[in-house]
Amino acid sequence: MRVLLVHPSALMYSEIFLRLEPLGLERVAGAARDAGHTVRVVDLQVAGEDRLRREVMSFRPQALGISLNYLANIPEAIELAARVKRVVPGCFVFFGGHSVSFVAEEVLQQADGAVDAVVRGEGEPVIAPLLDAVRDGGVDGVPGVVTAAGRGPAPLMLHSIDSPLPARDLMRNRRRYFIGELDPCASIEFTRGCPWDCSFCSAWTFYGRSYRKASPEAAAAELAGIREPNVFIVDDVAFIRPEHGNAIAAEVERRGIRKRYYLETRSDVLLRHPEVFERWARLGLRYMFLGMEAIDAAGLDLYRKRISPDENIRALETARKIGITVAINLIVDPAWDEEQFRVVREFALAVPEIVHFTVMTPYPGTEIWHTESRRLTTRDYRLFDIQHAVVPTTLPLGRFYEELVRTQAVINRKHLGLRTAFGAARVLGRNLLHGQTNFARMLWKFNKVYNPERQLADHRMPVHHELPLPKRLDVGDRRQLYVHTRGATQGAPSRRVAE
Ligand code: B12
Ligand code: SF4
Repeated sequence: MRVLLVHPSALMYSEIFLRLEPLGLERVAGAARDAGHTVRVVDLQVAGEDRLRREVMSFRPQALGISLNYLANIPEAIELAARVKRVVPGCFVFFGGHSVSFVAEEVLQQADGAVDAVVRGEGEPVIAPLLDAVRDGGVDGVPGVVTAAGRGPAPLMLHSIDSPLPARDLMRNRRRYFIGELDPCASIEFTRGCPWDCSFCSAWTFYGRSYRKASPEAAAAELAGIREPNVFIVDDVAFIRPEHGNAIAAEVERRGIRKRYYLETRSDVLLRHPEVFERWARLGLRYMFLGMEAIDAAGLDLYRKRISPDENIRALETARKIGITVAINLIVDPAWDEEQFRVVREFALAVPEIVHFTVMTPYPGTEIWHTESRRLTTRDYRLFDIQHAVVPTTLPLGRFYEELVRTQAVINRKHLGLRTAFGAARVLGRNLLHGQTNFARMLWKFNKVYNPERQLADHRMPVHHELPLPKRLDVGDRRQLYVHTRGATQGAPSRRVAE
């Protein structure tokens, strides 16, 4: 079967710092190809819509799958689906991915016939049975599939994440993937899932708090096959299990692989086993993203981070000692007033680390989606990108964005201060020499993208598709939030870490 897989465009406010390959979609493409289908992929993060139009006209797909990890992309995906259906009426159109798994029925309804099915959960185990069912009939019975007829059986989980390999070779414009100065940059997955349960996050609810590890041999073999000199490790929390991090490191050393890495982890994981991160720093680990989220104990408790402010500070010191550059994330509460913005600005200026701000957003699939008592002020999917306020702000909304942008700008200036500017110039020179311009563009784009009037104006865009209202749920039994629950695996059951 001819299958076209599409990733929607990048979200405006994240694009300046990074743009990375859609690894999940590439793995789905890999599984479909392994099952004998002819697969093409268009990533609208790095390709224009004309490329998609040309692909649809020449390839005439029999099935079109759109990846929806991000809520904010849902309206765009519905429009794309409708357009493709008009051009190729017989094409079976389906959505899949993280975010759409939590609002599958509603999105199907909103698409008004343009989408035939939404796949909940992991795509690899289901893509082959789904495509078989498209050909033979009986789509309703495929695990994880939601159609107009309702929900099919529970989604399946991969037993081992060692395969299928992502179909990286199907991606055009790979040189456009980057994160900061790691330009160009590929992505890899060493583990899947997260055993923690932060209240604002849906990573743990999607995977039902399961946690799977790639075998060190498979991880290193995949790494060796990556052409890019830089690699982003997509794991929610890297190196939770020190023996796993060490085993992959040993394989990487044995094979003599040299790359530069960027990963995400938690402060307590770093503090418990700094030696693993030290070993990876010797292998090329340059950047680490730490979701600190709040600078005080009350905020950390509210988000159920299970970390103290002291641990966060000690983690920063540890990373500095190891020589890894840290990017911190802090969550901006829409309830903040000028004083609270001033306090975090002071903190952000006092530490040498890169500080990012995201706005507290109740997402479907998170606990706060069901428990957050504040009313949603908008249900426009596009504003659920953690750069807009979707619950009431204490400051007038315009003032809130002024404070937010002012805080981001002060910090941006800090990073573009003299010392950094010289460092950046060196990196720029090196990258430009190799024809890599993503990092250069990022440095000049900040003021154009981050602009309070523009953010405020986003709230006035006409809305065609609205997010469903949250249902108040007693999350005492948190399995009600899960997409994947224990049991429904492809092969043997997945390994779980203690809760
Ligand atoms: C790596 C990552 C990124 C990367 C890469 C993103 C990319 N281009 O794909 C970067 C760093 C760029 C990124 C950025 C952002 N991210 Co992000 N990201 C993740 C993370 C940690 C892992 C995703 C991943 O690669 N997993 C591994 C692959 C193999 O799995 P996967 O992508 O989920 O794909 C599987 C399934 O979803 C499904 N699937 C996926 N696509 C399709 C398509 C079809 C047709 C089918 C059938 C199935 C299917 O099958 C795949 C294989 O099992 C997730 C958290 C998580 N654990 O999911 C957050 C997450 C997806 N990100 C999130 C957010 C908020 C963001 C940002 C908005 C943050 C910001 N401050 O700007 C930006 C927006 C980026 C954009 N679109 O422009 C949220 C999503 C919130 C939401 N509900 O919309 C998540 C859930 C994190 C969280 N804890 O809340 N992100
Ligand atoms: S925020 Fe990080 S540690 Fe917390 S549940 Fe999500 S992925 Fe896990």
